[in-house]
Amino acid sequence: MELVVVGAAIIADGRLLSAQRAEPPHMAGGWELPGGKVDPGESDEDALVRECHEELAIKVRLRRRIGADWRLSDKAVLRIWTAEITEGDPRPLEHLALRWLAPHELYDVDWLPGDRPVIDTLAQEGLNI
Ligand code: 9L3
Ligand code: MG
Repeated sequence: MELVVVGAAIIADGRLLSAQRAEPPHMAGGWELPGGKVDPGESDEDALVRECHEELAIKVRLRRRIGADWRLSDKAVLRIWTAEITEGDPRPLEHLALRWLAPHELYDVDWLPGDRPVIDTLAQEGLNI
């Protein structure tokens, strides 16, 4: 069975929210688009809204899908939506740090390998919600 992981490209004021992973050890310190695993019986979209609330203490509205399935491993794919914040200011409840990146700063953080092609697409498209 394929594991589905969902991630949010949260954009505000033309900047993208990046989040630094705290775990597992081999990913700690790497930067990602926040999100996580879809639970059994849960829709991808519901999972992503839930993960943003759990990890960042914000409410988000999903806007559009970026690409199709981005492969993370032989067992897992990553699905990405752009998102706007409808409530709250992001706080790193499960991450080491958060950083808002302007278009010229998109490569200032060390993205996890699985997220890099997504960032390339966002960089090419521009940070449009
Ligand atoms: N992952 C990779 N890039 C991302 C996200 C949200 C997750 N943007 C990977 C890291 C973990 C797995 O997917 O190996 C599940 O993520 P989580 O539930 O630990 O956040
Ligand atoms: Mg997560």
